[in-house]
Amino acid sequence: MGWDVIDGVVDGAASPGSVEGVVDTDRYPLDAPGSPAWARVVEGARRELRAVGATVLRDVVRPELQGRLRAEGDAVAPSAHTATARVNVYNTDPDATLPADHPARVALVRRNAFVARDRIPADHLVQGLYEHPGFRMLLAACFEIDEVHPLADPYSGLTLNVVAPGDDHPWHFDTNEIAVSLLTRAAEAGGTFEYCPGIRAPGAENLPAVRAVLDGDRRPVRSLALRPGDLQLFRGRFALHRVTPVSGATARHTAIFAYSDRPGVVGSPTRTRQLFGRVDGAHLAAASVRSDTLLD
Ligand SMILES: O=C(O)CCC(=O)C(=O)O
Ligand SMILES: [Fe+2]
Repeated sequence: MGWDVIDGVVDGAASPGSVEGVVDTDRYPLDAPGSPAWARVVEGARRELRAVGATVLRDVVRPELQGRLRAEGDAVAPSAHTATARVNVYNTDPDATLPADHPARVALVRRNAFVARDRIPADHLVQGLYEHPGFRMLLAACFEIDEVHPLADPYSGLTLNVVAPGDDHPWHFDTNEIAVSLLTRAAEAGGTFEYCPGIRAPGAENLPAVRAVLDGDRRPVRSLALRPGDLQLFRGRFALHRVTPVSGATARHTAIFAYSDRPGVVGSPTRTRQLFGRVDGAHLAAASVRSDTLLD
């Protein structure tokens, strides 16, 4: 994912939706910030995010709703924009002037496909969660930031990532610093989320280590075992990550919740077209602003 900021644009009108009955509020009391149960969840998540840049909140969506979650994903998956793209881990344009051993010189093929937010019906579980104030407050507390803002982007704020059998989502860094995802359909086999915690940092690309992973170094690689309904919290701008090839008869689906620490974030037209095959007026108006100087 990648996006820029339009100065002065604020969040769209909040339509929080209802998550009562969707989230197990005994375990994850979205309605009671600061309560002992809420504080326990936050403390655990912070500890893991600080240590390894990722954490999983198990069964955030009630297990009895796994079937609905899967069916809603299945219903929109045919709307995914499928376009095979040659990419590098930074999603930057090819640059033949870089040294041959630079990780950006390694071409990867991206075959996963995204369903844009505007193709996900408003009554789907994931739409209700995405903007819910209590859900966002819990996420902000876990990530130790003041607020997580839904994107103003009509496509990339909430997407379904579809990885079909035989395909993968190759190694990359996210443009956004935080990523939140919810597995809605597990692969029958494969489709494992792998990541290299903190392999780069602001001001430190750590190019040799990134290149080594692309060349097969497994030492920095960790994996997360996810089940449908689990919510994954992740610092994807600093951790190289991928989804390994999916095998079996069915696709792997994840809902990707994109947030920013600033309101008004919209993707650039170029990146939007790459991901969704189309753009709208919000993207065309976008101006490029970044909070750091890392490669895209
Ligand atoms: O589907 C996933 O689990 C990861 C997706 C991802 O890394 C991304 O969309 O940037
Ligand atoms: Fe990612």
